[in-house]
Amino acid sequence: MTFAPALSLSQTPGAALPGRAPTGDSTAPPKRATRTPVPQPGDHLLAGPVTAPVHVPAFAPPVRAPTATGTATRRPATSGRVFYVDSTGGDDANAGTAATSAWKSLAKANAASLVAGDRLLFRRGGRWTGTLTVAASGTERAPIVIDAYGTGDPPLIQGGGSCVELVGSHLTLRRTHIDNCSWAGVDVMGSANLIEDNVLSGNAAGVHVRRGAVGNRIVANEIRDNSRMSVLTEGGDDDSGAFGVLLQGDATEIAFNTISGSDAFSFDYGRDGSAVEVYGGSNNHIHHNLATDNQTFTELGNATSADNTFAYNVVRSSLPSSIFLVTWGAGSAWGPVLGTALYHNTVLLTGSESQGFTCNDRCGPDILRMRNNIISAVAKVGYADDPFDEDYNVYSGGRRQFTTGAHSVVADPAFADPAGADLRLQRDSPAIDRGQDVGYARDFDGRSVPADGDSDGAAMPDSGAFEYHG
Ligand SMILES: [Ca+2]
Ligand SMILES: [Ca+2]
Ligand SMILES: [Ca+2]
Repeated sequence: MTFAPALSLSQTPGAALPGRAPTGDSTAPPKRATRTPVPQPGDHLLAGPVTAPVHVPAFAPPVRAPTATGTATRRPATSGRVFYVDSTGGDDANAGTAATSAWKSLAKANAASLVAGDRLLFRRGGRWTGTLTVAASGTERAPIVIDAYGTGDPPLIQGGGSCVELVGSHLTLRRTHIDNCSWAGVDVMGSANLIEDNVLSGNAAGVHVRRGAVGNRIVANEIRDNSRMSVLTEGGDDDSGAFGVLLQGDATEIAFNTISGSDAFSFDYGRDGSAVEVYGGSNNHIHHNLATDNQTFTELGNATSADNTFAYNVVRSSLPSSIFLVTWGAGSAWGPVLGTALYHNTVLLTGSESQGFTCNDRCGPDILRMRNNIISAVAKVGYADDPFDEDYNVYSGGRRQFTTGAHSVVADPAFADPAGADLRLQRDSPAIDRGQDVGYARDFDGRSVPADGDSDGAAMPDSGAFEYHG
């Protein structure tokens, strides 16, 4: 497999992305986006214009999802050298090849000549300020692994522009804490990298997957309170930031993470922030994540975004104006974003102005497909300005500004304990056995799908992210 060449390191942390865009209402049509989207971080690093790919909205069934506990961890090759970095006991004059002769600084780690199979280990309890840049690449069978050693808190890397830059490919980054970086916690430029079991907090973007990055996996991380704005100005339409994950690359898997607190003040939009922002990415698979108290779960923009699937995510928020999903048709400067699919998500938004989904400026079946979701929101469960592909969903709460499919229902989903954040189903839930088979074998809890929850002898998938097993 050949990947695009890595981008250079001369980048522009904090360049503007569009902030949260206006959302539709059938009684007050959405403000039309008149602005041409501004250049994005990294755009200037690419040769030639970015053109929209030829697109066929096939909505092919997704690959069967791995179980919640089964395949998230890929063990690195055990061959290769090991280098140690210790912020208190290390010394850059050391060889670095044993815990007793560790290096000290990020600068020394950045200068290491890493090759496939090598491991670069940071001592637990240590703290570093600045940027770790890994320019080397591993291989599929022998990734280069950045990991922790020792005991105590995860190694903390903080205070850089982007604090960890994965420039190369086939890199694994795990068990670190990356905090308070003015742009990205982890800035992904290469491909086929694995970001696993890290804590990413206090950044403008917990992870930024850049254009040209392909096949990266972001798995089982705690992505919290990435509530820093990179652009925050009075007036205009340019505020930007507070991203759990900013997704501009393709074929990324974002799974089994907890993503919370992507929410910040914005002069332009009141509040801004999203758990997963898609701006120019395609064929990404966002599944089995727990998202709590993010301003928006996802907003999709840019006509090069296509065929992104969101499945088995559990999305809760008590913020006043949270939205589950915002996407755009061809009538918007941010669209058309083709081929977004929502399967088996459970959404409970309790803020007084909360909204489920909005599909604006020429929604349609090529724009949005929804199957087997549960969406509960107070002000509005959903809005679409034109018919789209929707069925087998359960809605409750505020206004429905779209026509529901024949097998969708408006009813109390009968969550087990919504006040206690348990969104599993009770026995009398209308979501049980309501769904269609869209190709998933495991629910949010890792339990098998489908199960015959209503005991009528026929097992169908339940709508939402939890399969009722009786
Ligand atoms: Ca502004
Ligand atoms: Ca079932
Ligand atoms: Ca049944």
